[in-house]
Amino acid sequence: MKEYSNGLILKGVGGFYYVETSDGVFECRARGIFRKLGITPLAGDRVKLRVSPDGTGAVEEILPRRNALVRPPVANIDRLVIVVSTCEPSPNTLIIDRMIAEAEAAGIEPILAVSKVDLHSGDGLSEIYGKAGVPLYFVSPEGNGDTRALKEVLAGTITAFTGNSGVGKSTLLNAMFGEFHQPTGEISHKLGRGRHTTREVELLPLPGGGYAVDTPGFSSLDTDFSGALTKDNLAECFREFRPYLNGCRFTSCSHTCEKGCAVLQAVRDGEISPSRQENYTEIYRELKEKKAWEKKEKSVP
Ligand SMILES: Nc1nc2c(ncn2[C@@H]2O[C@H](COP(=O)(O)OP(=O)(O)OP(=O)(O)O)[C@@H](O)[C@H]2O)c(=O)[nH]1
Ligand SMILES: [Mg+2]
Ligand SMILES: [Zn+2]
Repeated sequence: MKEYSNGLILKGVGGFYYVETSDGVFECRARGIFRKLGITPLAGDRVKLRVSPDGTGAVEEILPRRNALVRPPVANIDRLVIVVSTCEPSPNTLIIDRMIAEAEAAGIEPILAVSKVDLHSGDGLSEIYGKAGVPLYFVSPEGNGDTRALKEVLAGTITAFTGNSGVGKSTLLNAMFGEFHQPTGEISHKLGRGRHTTREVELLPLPGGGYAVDTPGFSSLDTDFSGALTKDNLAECFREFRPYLNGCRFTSCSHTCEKGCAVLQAVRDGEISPSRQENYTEIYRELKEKKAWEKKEKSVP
């Protein structure tokens, strides 16, 4: 029996976990206690494990998580690359802004990677996100300059790739790290989106150190992924709002409609993009409703 105090779960499939250690990867089961406590080990979890002489292992303990996302189900990530295609499927800025905010709230660095620039210009996206202070890369399957720059930024960190199905997450991973050969789907023109080709969440070791996590694309409603975001921290999660937050007339300003709101003034002055502020208002309403709904749930005896 050998023990490891700091293994890393690369993936979980059908009740088995593949855990990387200094002696290689071991297939492990999780102790029954996790199920009883309602805890599911996640890809990205740091764990204590024991390995029997026959090479089979058991996950004994999950070390404290820095963060954990529900969708994609992954823990301890440093960066979230949100892949957005200029078309097929066309970008939905509300979903993008929700994901950026969720990442910020969970302490994860958001990055935007714009794909399919050969089919359509990404000018609208540069206009909005250039001002938002979120790093933006215009990538290509052939591996243009931005693709290479993004690859360098990711070295040594754990990065999850997310975005709508068919935007080109697997294609981008292949462009950056050809050795992965992630399966990609031919786009279905009828639906305007790709087939579901990526099924599992898996940490892929990068040649320069660190890991990339390819994830299956979500459907448009599946974006509530960390739970760390609330209506009270939402404005902080829109980074370009930060310089204005102390300038509002009312300290309780929600930056959605108030008189004397410095954020709304910055939108009028062209400093903040209208689309970001509109989406902020929508997400604020959603979070407010969600909170009211949760309270109602709790009050039921
Ligand atoms: N023209 C063009 N097509 C692209 C580009 N990037 C990806 N595609 C195509 O878009 C389709 C979907 O790409 P995938 O990489 O499978 O998309 P995905 O995001 O991994 O999709 P899921 O695994 O379903 O979530 C494939 O046919 C790709 O060849 C691009 O920059 N330009
Ligand atoms: Mg894929
Ligand atoms: Zn305000």
